[in-house]
Amino acid sequence: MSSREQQAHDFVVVASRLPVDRIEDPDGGTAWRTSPGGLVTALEPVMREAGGVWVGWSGDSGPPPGAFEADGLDLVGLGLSETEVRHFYEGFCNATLWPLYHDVIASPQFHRRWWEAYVTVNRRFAEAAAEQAAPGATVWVHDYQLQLVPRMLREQRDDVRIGFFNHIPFPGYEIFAQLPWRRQVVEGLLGADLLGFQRRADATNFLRACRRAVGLITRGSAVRAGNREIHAAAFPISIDAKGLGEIARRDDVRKRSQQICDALGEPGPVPVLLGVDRLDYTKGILHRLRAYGELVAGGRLGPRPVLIQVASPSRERVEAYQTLRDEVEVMVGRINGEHGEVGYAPVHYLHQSYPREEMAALYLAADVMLVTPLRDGMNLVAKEYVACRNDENGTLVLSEFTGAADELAGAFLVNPHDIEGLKDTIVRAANTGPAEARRRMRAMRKRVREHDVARWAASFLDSLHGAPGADQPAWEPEAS
Ligand code: GDG
Repeated sequence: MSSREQQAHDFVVVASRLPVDRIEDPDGGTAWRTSPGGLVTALEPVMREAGGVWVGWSGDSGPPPGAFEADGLDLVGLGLSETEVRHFYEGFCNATLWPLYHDVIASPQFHRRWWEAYVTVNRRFAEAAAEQAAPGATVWVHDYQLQLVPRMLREQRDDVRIGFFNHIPFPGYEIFAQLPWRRQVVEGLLGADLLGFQRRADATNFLRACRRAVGLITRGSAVRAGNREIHAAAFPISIDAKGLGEIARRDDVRKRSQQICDALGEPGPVPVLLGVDRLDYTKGILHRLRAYGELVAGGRLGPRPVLIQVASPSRERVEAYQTLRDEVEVMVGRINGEHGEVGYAPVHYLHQSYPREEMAALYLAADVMLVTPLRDGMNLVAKEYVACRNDENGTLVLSEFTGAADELAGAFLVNPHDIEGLKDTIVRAANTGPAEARRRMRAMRKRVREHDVARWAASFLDSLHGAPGADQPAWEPEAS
């Protein structure tokens, strides 16, 4: 497997992480297990169908795995040194770009050494992509960790078509302008032919950054850079709605869902509320808990409401995440301490990761789904909840600061900073009559079924392959 011919692929996905995690198998060898997360959930079906190769980091500072196959997917695993994990991944990606791109909910930190690691690691990814790509191949680069890859790749391989999709928001220029390396980032992205964003506002923000940070001219969704024309448009990501709906229909999953309800007590607390998030400060978990705690104290949800909060472990070595975990756990302890009793806890807090089936069972058990991020590119959890509700029951409380809010018209939209508004909306969602709940759920299910992840990928790739003048962005960005 040394020559380019042997490794030539017509379709190359480049993402910061491989879609698998390294685990020790019982004989002391290495095995790989599919890992949870937004991007993996979204791209796995597309990859399988296209038979491409996925270039990504193995997720630890162990030796780079190189090319291998797992679960029928061709993978190329790159390595990061321990210092690169700290400076590139935990530093520049998670403590500089992530807070900056999420409206500075936490303070972004700017360190030159982190930036240098970002450049070095991006170059490594670009070189690996250049090695894997067949002549004229399509390369699809993903997310904020790899914004320099499009330009670095184009410098090596001008024959390939390059798409880039940004999974998180692209901030307004006043915020983006804080980044000391704003010009290099915009120029890095402009190595692509097509830049995809979750919302129209993100594409608009990016186009403004092209004008302000680099002085380029934009027209509609197009930017002119030298003799090239690059397009930036919205392609809202989605889920494998059919596949998830089928899991939720299975007898074992429905039985498990009933078990969960039974375990919450007979005759059953009403209502069951559910939150499912990575334990991340963008997800608004503290605001949600504050609102819920006050509702429990005020008795507005009936005598024994229950909130199940799944908070899957995330970025545990980054300081802001350790602080958040402490704050969440103090607040959960306070609510349970003040309002629980023997045999009853108002909050069931689960700091664990679960198999997809268990998630589907939880979605089925929930009367009200709470998705209340302070800022979120899309939020797949909202769509997953809808896809699982084959019974057309259940209501969704959804933050207006998510990409999903642009699509899920049947949700109860909310500003999570407004605690009184959040409380009122949760009460309204919990008390919605069955006919209205069904009407709302039907509308959302139709949207998610028709706009699934396959359609998202096809629409992005069709635009990427279209003749320059024939690109059909999902929405034209508005003039600004
Ligand atoms: C980024 C953007 C955008 C979570 N815990 C478990 C588990 N999950 C799955 C969920 C869902 C995914 O992880 C989380 O996706 P989100 O969209 O909610 O959020 P991010 O991880 O922040 O993803 C986001 C996304 O990229 C895609 O573009 O929507 O805005 O921030 O699928 O179900 N899955 C399993 N066990 C868990 O414990 N199996």
